[in-house]
Amino acid sequence: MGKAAATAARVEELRRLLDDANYRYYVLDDPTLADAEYDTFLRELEALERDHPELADPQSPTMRVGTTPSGKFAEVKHAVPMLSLANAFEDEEVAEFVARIAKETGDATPDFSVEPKLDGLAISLRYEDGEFVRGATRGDGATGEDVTANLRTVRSVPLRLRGKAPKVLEVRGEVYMPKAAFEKYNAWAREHGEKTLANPRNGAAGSLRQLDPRMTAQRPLAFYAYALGEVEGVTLPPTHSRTLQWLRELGLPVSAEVDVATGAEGLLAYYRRIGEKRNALAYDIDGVVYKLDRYDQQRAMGFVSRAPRWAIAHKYPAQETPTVVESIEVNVGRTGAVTPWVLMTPVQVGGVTVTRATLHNADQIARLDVRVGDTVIIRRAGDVIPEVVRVVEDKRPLDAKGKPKFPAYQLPTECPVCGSAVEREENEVVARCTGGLFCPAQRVQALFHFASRRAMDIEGLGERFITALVEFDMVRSVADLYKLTVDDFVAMKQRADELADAVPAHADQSKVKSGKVATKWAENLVAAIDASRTTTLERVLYALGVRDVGESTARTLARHFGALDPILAADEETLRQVPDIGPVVAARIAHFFAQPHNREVIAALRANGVHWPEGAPQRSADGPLAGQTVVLTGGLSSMSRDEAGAKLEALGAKVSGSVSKKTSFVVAGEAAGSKLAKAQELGVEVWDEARLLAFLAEQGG
Ligand code: 5U1
Repeated sequence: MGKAAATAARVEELRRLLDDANYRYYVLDDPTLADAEYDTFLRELEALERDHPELADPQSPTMRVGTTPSGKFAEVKHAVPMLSLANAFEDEEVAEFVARIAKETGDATPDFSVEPKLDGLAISLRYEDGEFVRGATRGDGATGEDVTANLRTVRSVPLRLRGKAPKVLEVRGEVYMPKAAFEKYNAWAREHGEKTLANPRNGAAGSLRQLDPRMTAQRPLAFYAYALGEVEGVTLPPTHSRTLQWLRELGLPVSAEVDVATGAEGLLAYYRRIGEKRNALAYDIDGVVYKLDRYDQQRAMGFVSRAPRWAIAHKYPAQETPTVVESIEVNVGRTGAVTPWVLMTPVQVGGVTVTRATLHNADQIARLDVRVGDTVIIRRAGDVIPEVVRVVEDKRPLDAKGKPKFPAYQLPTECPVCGSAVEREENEVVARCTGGLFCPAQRVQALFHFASRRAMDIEGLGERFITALVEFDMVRSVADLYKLTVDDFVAMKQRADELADAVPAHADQSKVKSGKVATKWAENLVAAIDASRTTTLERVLYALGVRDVGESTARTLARHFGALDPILAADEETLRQVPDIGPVVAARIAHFFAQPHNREVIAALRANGVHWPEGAPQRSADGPLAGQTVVLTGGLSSMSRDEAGAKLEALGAKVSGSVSKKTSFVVAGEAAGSKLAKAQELGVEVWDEARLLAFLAEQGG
């Protein structure tokens, strides 16, 4: 074999190997390749395809993640509408459903395909001659959105079907985020200061609607098939359950829990069986689905509006249990939010023992009127924190006079952690500790924000280290970071490891190299902290974490005042005069800088060498862009977005973070996402980087 033929053969072999690995993993649930092996083969294939563009194949396993953000999603009209399901909550409704079908089909014991109902997002995949050509969301059932690029990143969606595929095959199913992927993503997000996902369903929905498929690829989703749409060029099996088996053979994943059952008792037994293993499943479900198995019988039953009369979803009740409130406590969150919660007699809810449930806020306490000694109903939905749903009032303990034994609960007026006042602003549901950086409960968050990329940009100082530094009382304020030494970090890590492993540090060989503790990481951290000493005024203002002072307000303040001392000296009235700073934010800024402990932190930062250039106010009121509002989105190659914003502001523009009809123009760089889409939707002018550079050059900058 010549060299070219050998390369082509290897490329084919690798593609087959990787496709097979996906099939075995997602469809047969019988993995043959370890993750690391899969990655090695994938990298080999990527290298070969890069060196041999003539061997390119759009359905190659290397072609899952495109690089072009879509701007916005096109509409897709479903050739066969995507249906919804009627719901049943009670056993009787299931019995009626079965009886109705038995009566109307004349079959006393019809078979049903029984399946878990995944809590994800319904989608439709279209295959033409076996190739995945389009994926769409359900939308309103008639028209959805084209999310092909994002669905290609879902490894359980085959890009090419196996075996003999029909001319057209539309497969309907659920895209979902496995529970483990959800937990892993949230752990990563917490570590990197990104927003966490509320639950796996939101994770799947948000991920699928990312305008940049590279973002979708970072949030691993999976897919299970459960129905067909348009089909051409094949004779289907006579039943739904056999169709699901055929879909598996074509390489499409189908839940391992699908089964066939008969009679109301059979369906209910399945419902109970799946209910018992609900918590152990790898994905969230909210019920099970019963579908009449024979297609001829389905046709006979027909539809009412958009729902088939041959299928029904049997929902599980929210997981609720009664227990008794032992005490009511408050937690001070990292943003100072004071959240009340109840400590309860331990109780099993949905297979998990819970002892605490949240009361969310003071309004919720007032609404529920929860008191110590009350019997309450606790609900647990998915992975979210259990909550108190209601009080069983006739079980409230009474005194000898028949009055409630315990008074109505009031939130504390002082922070239980630092003693500062707890305040609740008008129109706000959340009460907050006013201690700010002084309050240890808020320190971790304050430090994390301070170190984040857009603030002081201290690389490597993640939440884990910060939590340990605060826990061991090595850092009380952000200024203390600048006093830490390599030895401090090493000591901190040893303590943290000891606590984590319950193994004495001297027995832990992995952290010691040739008798010496490995310290490179600590040296890097100290260097990163040192590098952050030289910064800009707007970064410092943002890093201090004044409530409602985001990057844009920090920039406005920095440009308006030019230096920190005039900001410290400004009263609320002066701050209100700053363009774009409203009365609420002006009050917050004045309040923050009036607090002696915040002033002490600023003085300590300066004393520890944190510095930034200061000068005269920089904002131009009469530049060529005066009165224009500009939004920057995506990455620029010639400068950072901050720099571009500063240049535009120097020419009089107001730089805003969100696109509206009032936006004069949007500068869109690489991988611009939803802001670009919004601009296009509103018909707002869009500049690319070349146009921006040409304009700046014209203005002499
Ligand atoms: N398992 C399953 N979920 N689910 C959802 N089957 C199923 N079927 C559905 C829906 C909306 O609709 C059928 C009527 C096609």
